[in-house]
Amino acid sequence: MNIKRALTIAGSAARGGAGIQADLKTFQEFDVFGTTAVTAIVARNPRTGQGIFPLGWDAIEAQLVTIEEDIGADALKTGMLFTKEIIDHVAVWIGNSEIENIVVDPVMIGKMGSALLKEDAMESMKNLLIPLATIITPNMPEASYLLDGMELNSVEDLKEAACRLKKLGPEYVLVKGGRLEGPAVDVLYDGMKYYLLAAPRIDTIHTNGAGCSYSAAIAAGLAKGESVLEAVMEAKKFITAGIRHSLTCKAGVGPTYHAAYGKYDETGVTVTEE
Ligand code: PXL
Repeated sequence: MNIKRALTIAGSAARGGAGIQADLKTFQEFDVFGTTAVTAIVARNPRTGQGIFPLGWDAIEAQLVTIEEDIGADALKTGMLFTKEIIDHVAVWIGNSEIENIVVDPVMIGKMGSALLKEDAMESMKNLLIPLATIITPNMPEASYLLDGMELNSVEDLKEAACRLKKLGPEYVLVKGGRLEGPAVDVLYDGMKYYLLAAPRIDTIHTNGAGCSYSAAIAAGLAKGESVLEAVMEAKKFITAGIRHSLTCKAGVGPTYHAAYGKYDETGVTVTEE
């Protein structure tokens, strides 16, 4: 069967809501065959505290070579890359690969406060990885870090941030405005037009893995040949449903539920062009 394939290069999140686990569940929901290159193992909740175990490049490269020589990929997404060494290698590997659709989620800090990117890795993220991207998907803190501390307080600021991030070289920028008040508005920018994707605000803290799942859904859409706008619109609906039906948990920020889209209710997502 001609099933499309998507590869995720990201961390393993033991809690199952974020990272590689979120990506695979999302790919499955979109009828895309998922493959993985694990960069690090994250085993952390508010009780266990810090538990991040990065892999060496040899182990990561072995996974990538295994996939490339065999299954292949129609799209790729990156999630938690953690160290400068890993980003530098991943950027070279992507540059040499023939994969056309590259989604870079510039993961930096987990919803429960884990540092998922080392400080000295920021320049490589900006200068080596982001220029290779079809689309980057920063949330507000990530956009701010990438823009030397720019303050983001409004949709106009999101647009300004998207415009500045575009100069780093990706084809599209999606700045996610979930932390603003009012509707959850994300700004997609292609260098000419801004598309505002809005969803009704969902009153919950349980959004662990939302960014991972959103970017994985975009990668799945691109793998299937959708345009970037189509893929982002569908992904926004998917993640809105996932947040609305997220899990509560004993101590931390609960994970979004990947199987919610299309099962329970309409998402209420709208798109306007500016
Ligand atoms: O949601 C960010 C994220 C990404 N990748 C991994 C994570 C998390 C947050 O928990 O654990 C592996």
